Amino acid sequence: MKFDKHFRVAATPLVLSLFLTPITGNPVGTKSYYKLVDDYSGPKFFDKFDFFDSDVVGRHGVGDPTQGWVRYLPRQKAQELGLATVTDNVAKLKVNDKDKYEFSSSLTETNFTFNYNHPAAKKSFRESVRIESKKIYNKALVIADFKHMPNSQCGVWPAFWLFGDPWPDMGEIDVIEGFFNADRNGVALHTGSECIAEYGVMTAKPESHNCWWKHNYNQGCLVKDNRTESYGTGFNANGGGHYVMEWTSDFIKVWFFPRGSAPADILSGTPNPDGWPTDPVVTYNTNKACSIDTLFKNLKIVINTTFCGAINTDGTRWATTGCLAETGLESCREFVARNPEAFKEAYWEVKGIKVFQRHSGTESPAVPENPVVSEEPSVPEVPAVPEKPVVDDEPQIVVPGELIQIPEVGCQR
Ligand SMILES: *[C@@H]1O[C@H](CO)[C@@H](O)[C@H](O)[C@H]1NC(C)=O
Ligand SMILES: *[C@@H]1O[C@H](CO)[C@@H](O)[C@H](O)[C@H]1NC(C)=O
Ligand SMILES: *[C@H]1O[C@H](CO)[C@@H](O)[C@H](O)[C@H]1NC(C)=O
Repeated sequence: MKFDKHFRVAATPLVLSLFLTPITGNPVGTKSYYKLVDDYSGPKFFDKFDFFDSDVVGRHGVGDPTQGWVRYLPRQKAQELGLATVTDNVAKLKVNDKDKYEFSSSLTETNFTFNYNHPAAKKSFRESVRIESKKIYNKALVIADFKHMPNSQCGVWPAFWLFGDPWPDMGEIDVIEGFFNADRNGVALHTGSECIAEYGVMTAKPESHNCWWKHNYNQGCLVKDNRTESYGTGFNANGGGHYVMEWTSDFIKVWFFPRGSAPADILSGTPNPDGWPTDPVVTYNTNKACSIDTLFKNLKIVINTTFCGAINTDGTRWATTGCLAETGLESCREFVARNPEAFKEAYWEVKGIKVFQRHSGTESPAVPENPVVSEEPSVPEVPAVPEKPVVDDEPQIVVPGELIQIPEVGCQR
């Protein structure tokens, strides 16, 4: 099966009433607060994650479940190559930006779908890392502080997301995602069965409403942030920021606070989203036909950077995003294989990811186990957002899994 067409989502006109749904925080009359349960930060950052290893034909049966032109390295190899490091309490996840790989136009990702150890595959795929939290969660407030993420650039497809095994039955929440030269973030849900998103109070624009992976080639229910600081090059120029995902039985919400704008209680480690003055980027409310408790379970936290892949199987997006013109190359794979220096900025820098869960009772002076590293002054590393010509804002963005080929055997992520 191939997904070679260029799919476009007919954006359904927004129904105003979608925005009138009241949102509730704590269950009425119940006192509770968010207590820190896991802190992914500091020198031991990587100990709490599994490294997805493309050479191990494991539960996915493939080296990259999204068919990227990538080889995910196990921890030891990744560390030997300097692709997974911690410096001054900042964890860095890089891609190989030194080596040239072989490229043959007769080879595509699908040639290796079930044979990652093929000698040609060994020489062809750019190395990267994909980490998955060892712990799984059911309902949580996840606050991730990123200093840097892969730039908006041709060939790269990064994501910060959560999913449960088996996919898609346990659901998927994409918190940060974009591909190639995207300049805004896309947030999406993917569900194992029918689910029409009931959007609540939010600042982003919905691009699609059906979260069911079988609908529209797994596009998911997708919204797009309207700020260039939310993704890639613009995000990095502003020094990154905090991404927050709150998951309760009633809703899933995502906020993005560009560097310098996070609420004080995030910085002090005692977050109370109900008190934040800022509307979330998106609110997905639970409803009878789309029950959050039924559709999302046992999620782990994932960060990965892949190349080309399922978003671009036939090369259409390579052309429509301007990458063909920019690189002068017909093929995303060729560009990725042959140009290590292009990927110097394709890295994540994570200051920390904190996971909180609701505890009943009155808030205690929640002292986190590890002292909270205080917020840096908001001095961007890069002086300014580069003035790049505004690329046509494509109505469709890709979400993890969009256009994913799911063979009958049940390839999961
Ligand atoms: C790769 O797959 C394509 C399409 O299935 C096929 O035409 C081609 O011969 C394969 N290349 C190799 C080297 O196996
Ligand atoms: C983004 O959308 C929000 C909500 O509609 C609006 O208040 C804000 O001005 C928009 N920002 C940009 C940069 O367009
Ligand atoms: C990570 O990246 C892509 C893009 O976000 C996502 O769809 C996906 O499932 C992950 N892919 C792999 C294989 O790591």
